[in-house]
Amino acid sequence: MAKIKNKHVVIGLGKTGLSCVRFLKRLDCEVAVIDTRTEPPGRQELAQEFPTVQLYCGELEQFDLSKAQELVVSPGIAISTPAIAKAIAAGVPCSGDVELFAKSVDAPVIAVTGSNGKSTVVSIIGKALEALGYNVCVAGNIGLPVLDALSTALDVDVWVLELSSFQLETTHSLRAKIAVNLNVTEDHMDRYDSLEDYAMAKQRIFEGCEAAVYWLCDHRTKPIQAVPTLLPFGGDTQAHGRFYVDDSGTETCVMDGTKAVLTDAELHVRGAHNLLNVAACLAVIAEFSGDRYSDALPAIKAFPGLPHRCQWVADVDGVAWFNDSKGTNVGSSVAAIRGLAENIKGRLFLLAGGEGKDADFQPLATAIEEKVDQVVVFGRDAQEIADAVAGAKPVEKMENMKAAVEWIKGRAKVGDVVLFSPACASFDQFKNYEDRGHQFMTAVRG
Ligand code: UMA
Ligand code: ADP
Repeated sequence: MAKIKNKHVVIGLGKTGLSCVRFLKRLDCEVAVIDTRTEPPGRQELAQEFPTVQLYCGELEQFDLSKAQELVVSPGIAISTPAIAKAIAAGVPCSGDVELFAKSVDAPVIAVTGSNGKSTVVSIIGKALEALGYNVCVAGNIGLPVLDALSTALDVDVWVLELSSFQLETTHSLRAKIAVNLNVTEDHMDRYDSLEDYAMAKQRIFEGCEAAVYWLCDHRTKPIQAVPTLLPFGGDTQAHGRFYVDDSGTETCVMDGTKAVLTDAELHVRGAHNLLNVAACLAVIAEFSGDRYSDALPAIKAFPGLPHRCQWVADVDGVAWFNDSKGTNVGSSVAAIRGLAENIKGRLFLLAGGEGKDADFQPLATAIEEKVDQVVVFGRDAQEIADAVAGAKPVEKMENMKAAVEWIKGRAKVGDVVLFSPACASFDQFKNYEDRGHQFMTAVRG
């Protein structure tokens, strides 16, 4: 199509696409936008802010992208999509919002990826570095597009970016001061050919970095390329990184070598996975601040946890309800089950379901067998989960989340705990995980 010839073509008009248009227009570029959805979420804002920028809706195959000046691709669209791959093969430069950001930013960047724990870790690092006197901006996959942050945040001393594998696919020039890969467990298998393929996308975070923080117990998190400084975290009392979790005594502690730095009772965030997250944060903060991390400990202790992550909702008739709507893959729900099951007197009900993203639900079945008493499933891939956990524990299949909540309300008794940790994406029945979490909390309270 002639209308995109020689233009900077932004693909996708969600939050990221809009932020890319704003950035490119500030640089006076000729911009066109394509979105495969008939009603892309950013349509109205684009029309208001940039009435002259053309938006085309429809399948990418109908556009000849090889005539574009540059493609700027949103994370929700894979660059392996044939029309995009063809343009790249024809020599059209292709990047994403984080690449544009990386080329423009001056201040140091701390970049965090991983299958789970990213938002929690960037938030804790942000609070801790603020407590040490830095002007910090936390942005990226957590919900604030990096280019919007770049144009609004002033005098930033350090950027703390949450980066997804999707964003890393289109990033080449990041060169983070500290790059972190928390863990790699199965997610987005509808987009990647294999776990290795997905792990390789995450490896891109280490390209050109000065220091790499990785989890000693997960070989896929370790940089495969040479990095000046390696900072492993985690491990056990025998073999561990500088910061790790020791649960061998009466109290579980986050350790700095042989010194206990924090106990689990001092933290508001709960569960073994969160102690490990704190160990990763300390590795980053110690490296960045020249070992001044002790001054940041009060801020870490005070961190209340983020909404929709194992968030307590209410006690109703003696039954405690928890919202873990951000548990969008099997690994995160397994961690939530294990974290919560530590302190339960009654039975544990698990409510799960949604879009399974071609995941293998077997690890969820194992955790259920060990820790859960009753499973209730709903949503597009409910049957897949029910099949995987069948035989482990009783499973009830419901039409939707509201009906599932009502079903549980009729059966849970004093001392029981209900965990909503879907292990799936939300897009089959909700706008996003936040919408799903809010609807769950309303159903519980209602
Ligand atoms: N889509 C289309 N056609 C298009 C463009 C997008 O169907 O032409 C679909 C995508 O397949 C996806 C949805 O629309 O299902 C949103 O995609 P998008 O690229 O427009 O997303 P944005 O609104 O720009 O939000 C993105 C991140 N979303 C994704 O990567 C899917 C947000 O992370 C992130 O907060 C935001 O940029 C700012 O950086 C959300 C997410 O789900 C929380 N991330 C995944 C995750 O955490 O597992 C990676
Ligand atoms: P992300 O941003 O990577 O999705 P979040 O910090 O938002 O991660 O946490 C999402 C969910 O993942 C949490 O509710 C919890 O169940 C789980 N989780 C958090 N940290 C970890 C971890 N280190 N390992 C496994 N699961 C985790």
